Amino acid sequence: MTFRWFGLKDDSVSLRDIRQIPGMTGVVGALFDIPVGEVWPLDKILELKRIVNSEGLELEVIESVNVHEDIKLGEPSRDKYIENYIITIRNLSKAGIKVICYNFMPVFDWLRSDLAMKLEDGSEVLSYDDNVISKVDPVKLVEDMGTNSNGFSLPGWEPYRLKELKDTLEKYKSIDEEKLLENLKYFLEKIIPVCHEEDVKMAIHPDDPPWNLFGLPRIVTSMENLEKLISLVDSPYNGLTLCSGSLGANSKNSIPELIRCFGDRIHFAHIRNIKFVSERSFHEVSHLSRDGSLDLYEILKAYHDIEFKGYVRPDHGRMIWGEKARPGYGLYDRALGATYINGIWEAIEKCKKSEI
Ligand code: DNO
Repeated sequence: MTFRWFGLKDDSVSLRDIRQIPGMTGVVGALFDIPVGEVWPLDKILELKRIVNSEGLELEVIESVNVHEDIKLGEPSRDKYIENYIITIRNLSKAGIKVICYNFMPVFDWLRSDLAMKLEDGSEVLSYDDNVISKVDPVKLVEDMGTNSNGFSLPGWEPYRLKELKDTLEKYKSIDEEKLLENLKYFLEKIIPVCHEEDVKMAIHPDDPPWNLFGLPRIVTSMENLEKLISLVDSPYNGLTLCSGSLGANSKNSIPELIRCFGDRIHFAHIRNIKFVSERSFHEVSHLSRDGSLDLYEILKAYHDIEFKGYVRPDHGRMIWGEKARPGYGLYDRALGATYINGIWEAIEKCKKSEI
């Protein structure tokens, strides 16, 4: 059980807080100040690991080593960036990292229309309303996502994405799903043999939400697409981050079914709940099954049935109890989520044992 942590400088949650959550054994971290495309220096990785270990927690998962836009676009400069990515993989391996979470979403990472929608009980959650998104100017949206976040930077909305945004959007006009998948294949064919040598597993994060936005292609959205991508390079090192809230935003995706289908190709489980408002609109909720549209018991039962051995983290939480933190990434509601997950897991385990 792990917890996402944004480092000493940029997180309201301390490692000590995390350590005190029952059952928590590690954090999921990153070097947030290294620009996308550059090599992560070994000494900086080791320093992060030292800080995490000194509080009695493990650092075995990185989220994310972002992929340079030129790799996704298939530009000639991609080889240089892939070379850097490979050196980063080797350095991470030297520091004992086992899983790298990354994504292949063009330009935008996860997207919401509101970072602080108020629920009836006064808690605040992230929400996505397609009516708002379909009318918004993407450049304005990026500016807002980067600034309306309680003073914290938002993962996936780093300032570099703002630079040359219009140009990048223009370049994607010639990239469709097929081309993007080809570019992912090119990338994976170069890095997966290195991952094999270094024993580091790649775990692609699904597109959030799992449909095309602003005319940009998205390819990590459904069972069919996940099947395509794991067969691009058929190796256990080419695996998945199964994010229940991202894939679950499309009601056609059954998360328990996906878990059973992809089994040991899932290296990292992001667990959270969402509530559908309409076909393409939803908001986040607590982890509790009856608060949302996803059944967390069924999801965890599927993980238990496949004898899941990967890493888990409670994903986005609500802002509750007056906490001021990075939207989605406060301490309290994610800690409640972890405890709920642990409770369900214990119950499943004990029920299974008593049946034998
Ligand atoms: C948002 C996160 C994403 C995720 C990346 C993985 O909360 O789930 O930003 O970390 O897409 O590369």
